[in-house]
Amino acid sequence: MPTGGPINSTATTRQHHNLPSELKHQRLKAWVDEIAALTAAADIHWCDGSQAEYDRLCNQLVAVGTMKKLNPELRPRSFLATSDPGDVARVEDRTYICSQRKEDAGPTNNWMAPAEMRELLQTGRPDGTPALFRGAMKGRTLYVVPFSMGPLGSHISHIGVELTDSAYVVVSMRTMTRMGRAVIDLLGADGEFVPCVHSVGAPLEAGQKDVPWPCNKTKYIVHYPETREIWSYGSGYGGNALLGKKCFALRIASTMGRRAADADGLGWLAEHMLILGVTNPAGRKYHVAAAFPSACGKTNFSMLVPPAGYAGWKVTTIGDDIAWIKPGTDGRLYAINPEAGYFGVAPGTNHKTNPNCMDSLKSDVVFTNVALTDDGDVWWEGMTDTPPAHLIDWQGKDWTPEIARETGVDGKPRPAAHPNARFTVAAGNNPVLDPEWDNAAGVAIDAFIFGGRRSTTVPLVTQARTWVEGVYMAATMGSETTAAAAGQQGVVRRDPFAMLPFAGYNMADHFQHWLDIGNKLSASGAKLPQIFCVNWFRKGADGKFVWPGYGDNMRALEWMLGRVDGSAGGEDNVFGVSPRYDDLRWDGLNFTRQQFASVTSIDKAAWKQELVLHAQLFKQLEYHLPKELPATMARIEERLAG
Ligand code: SAT
Ligand code: MN
Repeated sequence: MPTGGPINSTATTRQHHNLPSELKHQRLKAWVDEIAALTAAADIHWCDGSQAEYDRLCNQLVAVGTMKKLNPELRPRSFLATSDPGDVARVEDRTYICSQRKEDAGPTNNWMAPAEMRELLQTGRPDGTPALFRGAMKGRTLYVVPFSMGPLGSHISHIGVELTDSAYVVVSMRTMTRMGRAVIDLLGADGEFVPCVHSVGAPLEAGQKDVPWPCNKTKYIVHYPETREIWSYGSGYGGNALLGKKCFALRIASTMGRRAADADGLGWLAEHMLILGVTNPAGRKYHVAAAFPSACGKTNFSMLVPPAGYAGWKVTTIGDDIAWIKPGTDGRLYAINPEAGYFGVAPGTNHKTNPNCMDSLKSDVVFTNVALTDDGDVWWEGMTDTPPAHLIDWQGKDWTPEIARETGVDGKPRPAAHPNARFTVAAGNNPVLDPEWDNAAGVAIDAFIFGGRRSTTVPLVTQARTWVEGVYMAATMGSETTAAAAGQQGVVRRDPFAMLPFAGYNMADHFQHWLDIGNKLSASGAKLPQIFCVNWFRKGADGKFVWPGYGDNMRALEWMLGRVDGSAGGEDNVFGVSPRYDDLRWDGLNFTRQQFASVTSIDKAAWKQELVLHAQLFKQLEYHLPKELPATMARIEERLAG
């Protein structure tokens, strides 16, 4: 981990607090000292992950105004954090993959040469511009956050250590990962870890008063895939700052999984997927991993409550956002959830859309950027049909339905909660947590689902006829953008594998990696998972969603499991196999054949247009694009013409 350049160490005056007395890992200690010196942190706190430490940091965050304690009668041991209005979502245009070669980051990632980025962040420019991290933690505590992604000691898990100057990040990491002293013990004297350096980029001069949500207008979210390092500057929010999540568990892990193929011929996969268990009335349990872009309902799907008419069916959550998937010795693909909590979108969540999530949020939650009620609880758009008469909105301003109307934009009332407002809660709070969620061996996957948010064109559910056809579906997936990322919302963009902002290497190489795994496993005689593509979001002429979604997605899920077993019927379309009306079960739902047709129809003209967009993507990813993909496209074109 070169940081380069001379470092003026003030280590003599800098205290290590709570340093593990049994710390054997000299490399870790030296690195912590090096970063503390670079950033001029005031002192160092080694996190042990205890409840007492969590409570102390939460109290401290309340004292400085980052968080408010919610009414303990209504929401025990819970807090509301409100961020700077300029720091509310992932910043994709500030996110970099700094591989040695530009082609290894690929055209869908921002790239800068590692040496140039290190000058910018760590060593300073030849023209004298100082490095962003130099002195960045002045006046602040540097927290050492050791964490395991995945069950401690699992052969699928990996360890990281995040150095951060944000106490909010520390308490969030304790919920989102297995964090604390046990990880230091596991590292021993020389264990491998991914070094993650994070600063909000808001040094404090002596006597300077802190702000509730320190951050910096300049932001850099940086990954060095070859040396497996993460450096994040300027933001304290979500995936920008909780570095175990998107930065490690997706961007760095995806490169690790692919590199591993050089060693064992197969490698593994780090995917933006929920993992769920589904048990049918006969007691047969299936495991499904499903990829959707951010804020497209992964948490809801992973906690689905089967609708009326599905007595005896049960859905249980293994993970809601990320899956690490490895081939087992039996040739099946085993998945773990590397996380230990949920950082989910609050708006739209309610007792109808996701009752299990609402139950998960009863206590021990940190909410961020939702609204505060007069009795000290939280509210967000969609939580109840009628909003409370008065709220304090996420920016600390008075909010009433009337004020909202008066201050709204484009005829839409001003929301009380930010559209990307989040909850952070431990998996253990989830009433439908799968008993296998913590199983170090993972669960064997029966089906992969890929889904985007598309108001037109893409039908409700389609099964790929082959692995290649499935990889094609995943690779060409499109989705309308959401508030999870800064930028324009509601525009269709290609989001291959729902990994567009999360692939740590060339997307075309990611396609190849999937094809290679499929080829090698099937050559060994293994039965591969079935691959499906879904779209819950088709809209009618009235602009409203036609498919009821949420619990009723069970109907599509049952059909998919039926296809896994070979028991469900369907018919071929231009790009796969889809159910006919009578192939789905409609007990307990009034959904007409006309409505069904409007969510499943394949409009040839729209598909011709869609294929133009696929071709554009393939052109963009031309370097290393597997030839199977344009070949699959050509077959779809033929069928469309026929
Ligand atoms: O902010 S996060 O990246 O963690 C959430 C998301 O975009 O899925
Ligand atoms: Mn996500």
